[in-house]
Amino acid sequence: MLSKSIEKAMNEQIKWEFFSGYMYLSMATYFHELGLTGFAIWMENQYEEEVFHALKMYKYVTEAGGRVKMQAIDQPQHDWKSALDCMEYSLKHENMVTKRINDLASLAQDERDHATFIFLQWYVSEQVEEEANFGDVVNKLKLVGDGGGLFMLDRELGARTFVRPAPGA
Ligand code: OFO
Repeated sequence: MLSKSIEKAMNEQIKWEFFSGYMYLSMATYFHELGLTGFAIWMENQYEEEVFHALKMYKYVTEAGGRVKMQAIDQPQHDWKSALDCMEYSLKHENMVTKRINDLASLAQDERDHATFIFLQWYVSEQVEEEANFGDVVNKLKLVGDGGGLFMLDRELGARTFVRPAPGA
């Protein structure tokens, strides 16, 4: 059984995971408008990944005897100054999510909720990957600038495909 404080914090994090997905879908529309279809596909994949993060947590809270209560999701930003600006914005967002996950794991530790602490380790590792993925795109964008390299990078990013892991994964 989850404590009320863990239940509340997990509900808040489920909202953030859905917000992340919503924000990345907003970024996909921005890239479609720019004609950077590969970047848009990459962001659509990121949207799916975030929804998976939210659903995985939803399932855990439910199985652990807690109640998920859907929270209001803020309107995401619609426009950015450039592809680089958008990707840097994403990386900062992921840094913030990492901090939230770490705070959540610390709360579980403080409450001696070992099951939730173990469950959250998946997210701790996932955030390392998330920050690395966004950081990699930011670095590549800085290298290629606005020239022809941008279209090569667009093609590379368009190859991304999200394979939804098994429900218990
Ligand atoms: Fe982007 O990792 Fe979830 O939010």
